[in-house]
Amino acid sequence: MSNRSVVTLERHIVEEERRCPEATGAFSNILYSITLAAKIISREVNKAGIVDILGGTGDTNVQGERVQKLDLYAEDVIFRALDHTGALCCMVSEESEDILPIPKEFPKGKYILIFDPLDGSSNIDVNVSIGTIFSIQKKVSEGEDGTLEDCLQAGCKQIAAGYVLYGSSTMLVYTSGQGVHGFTLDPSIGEFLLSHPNLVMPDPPSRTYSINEAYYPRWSPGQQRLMQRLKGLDGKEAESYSSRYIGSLVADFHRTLLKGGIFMYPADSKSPNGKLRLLYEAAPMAMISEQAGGGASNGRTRILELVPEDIHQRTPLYIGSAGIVEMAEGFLSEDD
Ligand code: AHM
Ligand code: MG
Repeated sequence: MSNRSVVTLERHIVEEERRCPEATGAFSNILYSITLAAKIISREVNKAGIVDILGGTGDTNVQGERVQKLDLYAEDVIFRALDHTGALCCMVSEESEDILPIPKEFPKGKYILIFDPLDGSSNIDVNVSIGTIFSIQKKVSEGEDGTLEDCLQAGCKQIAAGYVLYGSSTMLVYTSGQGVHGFTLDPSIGEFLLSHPNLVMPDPPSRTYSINEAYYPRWSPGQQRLMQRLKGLDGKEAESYSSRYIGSLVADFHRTLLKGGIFMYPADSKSPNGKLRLLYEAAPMAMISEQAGGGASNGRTRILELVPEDIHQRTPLYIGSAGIVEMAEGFLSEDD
């Protein structure tokens, strides 16, 4: 008999819960339900080219960007997979302007689910990887209903964070503060199986940077000098980096997690806070990065220390191998 045991995501969650004697099961319940939503979204994403679900709805989201049908579908799937669990007091989604309350008919719990239902959705039309990002916070306000105070907590208070990558295979990567673990969906049995236990960002890292360089003219002098360093244009050609940019945060971050390097979405003269959202994108990825031994910064401050003032707040993001993130901070401090 083979001595290799197959570890499903479900088994992994149960085993993690056992290590935590005060656990009530509510938290595991949330993770199972996210898994179910991920499988349903994965199925639809895989069908995107063959069913009439592609294309815009004609609506724009609260950030004024074009919303595609699959975004709304994914938001709905996640909301319905979790609204009745009794584990949540509210949810917040990148696609909805306000807090999403739990319907009256269902019991409420002590956690908040924060999610970006389908990040990078402009890539759907061209069959490029996209993803779902999620994070869980614990309720701090009085009363049954989730409030803004519950949603606007610093990233370091997150109980768990993760993402689902709809790529050449579907993967779910998550941390609940005990390392980072990756699971690959086996579509033949419909289960996420542990494929990447205890992920650690490689050190020494690969010398790869990931950024949308078309915005170079809009960057600060410090950011421009950082790019010259990464390209070896500062006289140190032997220390130059290679470049990879997909334009889909989950995919770009996943590569960075596995291979090392840095992903950057800086502030620029047109977008003084960058493009990415603190709550739905930067903070969950920052928790994963730090749990894997990497770093995450807005260029000056650790992402996990930033306290959001608005649920849709944006932030510049520098994330990846700790040493390179630190180097980026050094260049940006020249702007002060
Ligand atoms: P979205 O939340 O509207 O999908 O936008 C976020 C995406 C990220 O996945 C990606 O890192 C970034 O936008 C790419 O932006 P740009 O096209 O400016 O390079
Ligand atoms: Mg997004």
